[in-house]
Amino acid sequence: MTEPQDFDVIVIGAGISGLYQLYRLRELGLKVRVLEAGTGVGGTWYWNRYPGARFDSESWSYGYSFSKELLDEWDWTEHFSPQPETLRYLNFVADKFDLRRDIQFRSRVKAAHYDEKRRGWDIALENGDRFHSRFMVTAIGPLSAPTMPRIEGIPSFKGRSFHTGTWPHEEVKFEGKRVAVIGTGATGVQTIQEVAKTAGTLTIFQRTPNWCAPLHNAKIGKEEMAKIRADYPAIFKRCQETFSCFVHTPDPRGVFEVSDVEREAFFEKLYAEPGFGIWQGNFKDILTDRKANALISDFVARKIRQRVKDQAVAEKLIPKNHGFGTRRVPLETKYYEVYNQPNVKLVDINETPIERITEKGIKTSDREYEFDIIIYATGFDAITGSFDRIDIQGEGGLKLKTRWKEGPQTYLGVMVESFPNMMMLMGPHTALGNIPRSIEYNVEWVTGLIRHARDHQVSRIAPTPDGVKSWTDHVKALGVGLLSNEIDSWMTGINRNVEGKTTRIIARYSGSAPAYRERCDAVAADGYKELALA
Ligand code: NA7
Repeated sequence: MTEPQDFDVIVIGAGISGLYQLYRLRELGLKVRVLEAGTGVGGTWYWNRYPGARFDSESWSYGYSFSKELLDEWDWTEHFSPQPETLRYLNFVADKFDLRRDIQFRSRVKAAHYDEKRRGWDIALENGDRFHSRFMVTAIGPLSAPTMPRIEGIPSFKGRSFHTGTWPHEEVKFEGKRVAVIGTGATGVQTIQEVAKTAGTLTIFQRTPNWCAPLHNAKIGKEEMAKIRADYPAIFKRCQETFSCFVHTPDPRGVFEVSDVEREAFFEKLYAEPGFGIWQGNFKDILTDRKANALISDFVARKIRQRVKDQAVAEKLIPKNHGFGTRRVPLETKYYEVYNQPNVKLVDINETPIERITEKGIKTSDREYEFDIIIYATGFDAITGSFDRIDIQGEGGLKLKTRWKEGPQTYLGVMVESFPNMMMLMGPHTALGNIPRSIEYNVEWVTGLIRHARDHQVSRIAPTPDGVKSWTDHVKALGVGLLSNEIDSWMTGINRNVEGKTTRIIARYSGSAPAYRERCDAVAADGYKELALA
């Protein structure tokens, strides 16, 4: 057994959160180590190298905003940056701020136990290396624990197969290949529309169709980039003011406050515009009022029927068990037109369920399909899954998994009762939205708290039971009336490929980002009196 190494703070994960947290903690003069499972920085953008992976948020609203120099030096080349460019960006950030020297790669954390006597965390890697730290910051991402379907025979397949979230680093070629994709979430949609460009044949196994809307991506030239750069202060100010930190925010009008003609024209306008506007910038009641939601769902269904030639296929692509926007809206580029290609086939596995994966391909209830490549776009054990994969134990050996058995309970989405000195970035019950904007705030708040501990010789920070109850109740209350909370999806904690993830939970904060920040700012301004500091 090697001796544990000592740090003031251990940060788990070198994605967008972990990198920025390291930058801020270093400014406090603390001894920090970032432990990262991958061989490089980037988190989500390091792992998700699948064909077609890209932002659905505008690139210029997604990058870090904290450094003017960084904003001056980095040019985005597309409105919705493709994964390779985003990964280059995050590497550029790591180099620019010399972050790598405090990041240990190939270091997957296996266990983290709180030591009451020492008031700190004992952290162990899978390879046996050990660390002690006063504070532990989890920067492990809400969508970073990939899940494979529970289908028999997966290892028996003799061709190549990949999960989108652990895509290989070398290029995978599809020319002339018989390719299968299982899964039609945001990832599946991006993959399908890209692979369809070159695959010999492409067969899509769909369980639930999602409501997709056009991305309308475009290149950014030098002149436009200069204009964006000049606009950065206004762009980031807007992101601070909107509900979910996107450049889009709900229209103040209700669906029924306008005439049919006006409504249709507004839907058309949103459908023709780039990004999440049709989801995040639509009438204020489409995500809460069933009748309002039915109107936008009907509009998008008509679009699908217009775009897909075979009406039987179009019907299969139109969701029937949930309304538009009640699950994460995949943004697409000619996705529906893929189904007009002669080499593409849609298999509705509700009609002909997958029975098993075979040596040659996929066996459904009516036939066996042969493939060279199977792509699993089957998603993640979201929000709590990345926590569940680490043996995290708090006071008295209490497991985090046990604490959260009935769903997460948190204080401001940052701390957990009985888990002192552990701070979560993008944990359950925080405002997600346009994630980097939320990350920057989360990191700054956590940094403020750790600075306070340093300045006041505080060695133990814990939320009070009342604090946790009141925040958890607040988050639950905010979720009442949201149509999305009545639907199975990763956003409600459902993943049938994971034991015990079949009951809906309130995992996300669904209030406005400004209200979240106001609440957290007030706690800081009051000297963190709501927390138990010792
Ligand atoms: P999602 O949105 O969770 O999608 C996973 C997809 O895989 C979805 O279509 C699932 O169907 C399908 N799936 C999962 N298990 C199976 C099995 N066993 N058989 C058939 N189909 C299955 O994950 P994504 O990676 O697309 O996106 C996650 C988020 O990452 C995304 O929203 C962005 O915010 C970034 P189901 O709907 O469960 O019937």
